[in-house]
Amino acid sequence: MIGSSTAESADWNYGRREGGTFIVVGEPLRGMSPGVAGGAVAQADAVTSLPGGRPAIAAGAVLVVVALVAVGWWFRLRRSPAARFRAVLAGRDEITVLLHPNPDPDAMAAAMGVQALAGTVDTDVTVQYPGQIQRQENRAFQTVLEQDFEQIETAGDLEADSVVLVDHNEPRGFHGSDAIDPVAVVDHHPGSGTGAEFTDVRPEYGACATILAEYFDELGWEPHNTDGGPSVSDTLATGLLYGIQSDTKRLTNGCSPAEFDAASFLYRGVDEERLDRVANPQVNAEVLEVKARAITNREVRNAFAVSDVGDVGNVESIPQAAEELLRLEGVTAIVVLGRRDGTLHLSGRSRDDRVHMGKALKASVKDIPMAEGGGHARMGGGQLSIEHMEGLGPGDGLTVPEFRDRLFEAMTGELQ
Ligand SMILES: [Mn+2]
Repeated sequence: MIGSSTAESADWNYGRREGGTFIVVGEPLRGMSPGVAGGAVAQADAVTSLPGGRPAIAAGAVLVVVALVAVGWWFRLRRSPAARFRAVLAGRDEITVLLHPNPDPDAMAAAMGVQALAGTVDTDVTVQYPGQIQRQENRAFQTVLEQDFEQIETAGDLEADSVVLVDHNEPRGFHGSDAIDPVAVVDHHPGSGTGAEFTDVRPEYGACATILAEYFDELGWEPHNTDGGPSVSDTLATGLLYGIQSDTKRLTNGCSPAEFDAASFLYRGVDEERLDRVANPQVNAEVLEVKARAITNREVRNAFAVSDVGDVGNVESIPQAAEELLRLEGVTAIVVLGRRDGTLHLSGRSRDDRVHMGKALKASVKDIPMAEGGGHARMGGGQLSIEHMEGLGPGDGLTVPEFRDRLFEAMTGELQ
């Protein structure tokens, strides 16, 4: 067992999600006892009246059948989410595990978990994703843990008709995604997406990999099991732990007790050498250069910073520079801008409750034709055409230095 708190939260979850089913099926069961018993008595009476019958044996047999049915129902109701999920997988010859666009280590780890589970019930698995696997950590995850995930362009590229979603609950980000009706959903994001046969969404959890780790625990699998029992492989344990770490800033942010329990459960199978290679991959020189330019070129006003890193080859380096700069002492909100092919890319980070970064970026690109900006309170992004900004507006057009002023105004709330 992982630990009592996990068991509690899993039960609580199970009860909450399946509350309706519990009541619908449970009530008739409870109500059934007298009713069925009555029926049995009536049948026993009927048997008694049969000439030459053996009423006591017949009545006993009926009661045994009733008891077996009740016990059967009880077991079905008590079945863990893990066992129900495995039964859904067992009912298919092949499935596609679908990741969200630009999948992260948590999504990839959860897919590995589903793959391992499906392997024990002879179900073929293809893991597929829209978008790209770009960040160094995400590429390192795939390489070091020897995973082969397949990229898709449209719903027509899906390998199997039965789709299992992990780490998101509604398919998105590719042509035809709207029409997909997943058979199962395992996720930790808020949302109303469900699977036709199985749904396990726990928004209070810090990672989807935690849920998979719990499944293995519930099914009696052990990490690094040397006594021949069902085993969570070292590769899988390492992947699941890194999935949890990367979604929770290494267990410092957005955790529930379940993440600590799962980390403890997985510990024995974790391969530290490979975990280190995934967590600390070699960094591309350009990313370091862009970070260096972001530090050198920063302009700080009060606690806010804006930094223009100029032309970049890979736009992924811009958010990484923003994350780096937010670590600077005294700076609580930061926007980094960089250029590629005539487009200005923005990436903002905030650890200041006064600055809702998504709203600030949205305000900063207001009235600029075809520009986009938005995001969450602590993280946002945007892009705009420099030609449109300079030539078309707002007003008579803006230069890049004037746009920097706008970013400061948006962060202080002067521009809304
Ligand atoms: Mn996740």
